[in-house]
Amino acid sequence: MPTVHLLDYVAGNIRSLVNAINQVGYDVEWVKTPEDVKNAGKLILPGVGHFGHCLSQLDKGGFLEPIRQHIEAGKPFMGICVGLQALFQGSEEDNNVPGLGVIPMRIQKFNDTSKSVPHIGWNSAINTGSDDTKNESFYGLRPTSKYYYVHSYAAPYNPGVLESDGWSVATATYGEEEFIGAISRGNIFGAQFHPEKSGVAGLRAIHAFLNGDQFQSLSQDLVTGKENGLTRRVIACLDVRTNDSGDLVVTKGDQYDVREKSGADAGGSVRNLGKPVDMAKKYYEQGADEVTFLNITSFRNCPIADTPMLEILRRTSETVFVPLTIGGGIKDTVDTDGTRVPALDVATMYFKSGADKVSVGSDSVFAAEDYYRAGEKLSGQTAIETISKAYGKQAVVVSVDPKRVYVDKPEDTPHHTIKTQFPNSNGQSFCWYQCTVKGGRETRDIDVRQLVQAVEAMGAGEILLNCIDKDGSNAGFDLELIRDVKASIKIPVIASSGAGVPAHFAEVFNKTTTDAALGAGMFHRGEYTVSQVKDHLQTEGFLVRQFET
Ligand code: 1PR
Repeated sequence: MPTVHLLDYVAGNIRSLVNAINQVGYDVEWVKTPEDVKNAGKLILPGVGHFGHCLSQLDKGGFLEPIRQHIEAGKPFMGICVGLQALFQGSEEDNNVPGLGVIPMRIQKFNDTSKSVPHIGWNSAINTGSDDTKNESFYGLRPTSKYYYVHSYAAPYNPGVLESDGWSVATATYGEEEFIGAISRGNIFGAQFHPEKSGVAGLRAIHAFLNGDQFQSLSQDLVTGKENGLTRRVIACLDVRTNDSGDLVVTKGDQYDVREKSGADAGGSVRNLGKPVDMAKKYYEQGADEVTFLNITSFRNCPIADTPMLEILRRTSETVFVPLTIGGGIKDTVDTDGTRVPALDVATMYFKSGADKVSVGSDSVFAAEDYYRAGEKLSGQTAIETISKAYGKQAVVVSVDPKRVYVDKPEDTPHHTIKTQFPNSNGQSFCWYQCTVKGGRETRDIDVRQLVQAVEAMGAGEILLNCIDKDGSNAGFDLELIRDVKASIKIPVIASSGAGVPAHFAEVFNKTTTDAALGAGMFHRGEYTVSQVKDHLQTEGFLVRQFET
């Protein structure tokens, strides 16, 4: 196989990129020393997390000058995410650290007054040179395709400026801001999105770069109907646990109870809805924008390094080119041989196996309690803080498992209450959302608002908002809960629990400002496919990404 040199200098899920490169027929050679850069033909600079940290690491390792020389020599160079940002003069994220300065502009933070930041999800990369008559594209980008972005900082787009300097530019729009999604000139290609996580559209871009196919003319059907903007994200979630025969299966509970309730097995065995790797692939091919695995029994009686979830991730990431999240057991842990394993090391194992994000559940509740006990002071030691610092906040999801507690009036509890449209059977019409741990088995004296605000302060990048009352009910999402959480934080929220029909997805996007919506049971039971949900959303006027072949 022909090779490409890949610079592995920061923490991140490099495995996905290697899988994507292999998938398009290339082998990876690692750049370990500045000398290796000099020997590289084609060079890819990936990057996640903090601009200043990435650039300082490159500088410290002596890589910056060889990279500059590689580019100046006209050899193929591709920068991904922070790797693209490195081409600029600098970034608002860290004003003290200079970039490579190939592009005389600065990276800026998205405005978060009217939208969630980070910008997470599938957005466009539309060539600014393309119109309905001139359909030229670069590196396989298509105006009708969508690409996976995850970032808080971007290069704002100023029409014509870079084009007049010989650059081809493709943009995306987030809220009122148009920014550079991809850029190319001569031997340089930069993508703000993650091509390795952008399904077939992303693989096409990697392939075109590696093959040196810079410009293409697109047929009319690949241009017509283009629409710039963030699509509505639909996520498939797989709750995974060992069944009574010791096999890892996808299961699904009702209000978190995963044991069969009727038929011959009533009250007995764990519901077995299928095999995790096969089901993840099926949902990817139906157009799922992300796949989430929740290991709901964590790693019981098994050395951490042998946890079967690692193998599931490794195998899934070979064929599923959308973001993968793994949750369950992300915390400081004691291994079966008594060794203490910090949460960061547990997360690292998952990232190395193909995860793009980890989801912290119970541990985030304990960390939030400590945070308030300390007078809203950060310890720097929590799983969220350590993982976020090392891998970037986009890699840390907090999974919340709240349930309703009804009261007569707000004064009856110190917690934040809402007036609900759904009073309980005692006629109580105020409630608060109590956080739970250990899969809902234990309630804690902290409300959902306190929790999400604390974890946002710790550096979480996204909230996976479950709701125990709605879980498995097929009755629709808890819109009141979602509105309450959205009103208290800036980071994106994934609505979860209760989806039973495609219309529930349209409802949650219509009636709340949620950033994404997740379904489980309705997909696992085969009642609906992810593509049916997308089709329904499209009919209702929402922008969605359809699976590309
Ligand atoms: O506490 O960090 O070890 O993480 C454990 C993780 O496992 C948490 O994310 C927690 O939500 C999850 N979990 C624990 N026990 C269960 C259970 O079901 N017994 N599953 C469980 C949570 C909830 C959703 C579900 C939606 C949508 N699953 O992810 O997929 O409610 O379902 P629906 O569309 O069918 O209604 P830690």
